[in-house]
Amino acid sequence: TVTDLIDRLEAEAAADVDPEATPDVGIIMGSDSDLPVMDGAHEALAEIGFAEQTDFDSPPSARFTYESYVVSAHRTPELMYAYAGTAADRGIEVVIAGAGGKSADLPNMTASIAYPIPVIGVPVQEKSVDSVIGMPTGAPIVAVDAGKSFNAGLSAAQILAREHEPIRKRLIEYHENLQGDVAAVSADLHD
Ligand code: RP5
Repeated sequence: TVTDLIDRLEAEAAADVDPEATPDVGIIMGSDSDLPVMDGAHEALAEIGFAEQTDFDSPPSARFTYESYVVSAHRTPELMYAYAGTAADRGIEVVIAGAGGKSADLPNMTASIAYPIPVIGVPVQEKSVDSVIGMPTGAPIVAVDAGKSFNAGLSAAQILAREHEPIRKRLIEYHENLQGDVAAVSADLHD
């Protein structure tokens, strides 16, 4: 139940856990119908070497991990407050939040509650772009274009790379491969 989930988040926040053993990036989305779009964030983080961590009890399978939850601003407002409010104490360093529709409030509300943890908002459908990027002065959110959750994953890794050298190295490798791919396509065009 939602109450069980809230209790779990609060217990994890109160526990004296090693921050290296908890997820570094939290991915949340308003509905499981957002999953196909938010998969891009999983893919980007996996590309940089993050593994998914499903709970705090089992040891993480990589040094850097992310977690994923469905949290709805409108259907489960208490869960949204609990997730965003406990993020820092649970060791989350960056949140990626996706939602769609004209009332895509999850990214914005999460950014306000989790502040100063950076929140990267992903509008799931084009029509929600204005609502996700239109935050009032003093209540910041970092946003990518509609559906670009892969870039949100890379941006989260970039934020973490400021303090974590292995992530910085993987990001540089990723960029070199990307350049190689572009160069290969260009070379093919001239064959
Ligand atoms: C938003 O409403 C969700 O983020 C989703 O993009 C949209 C539709 O949700 P469902 O009706 O498919 O669950 O809150």
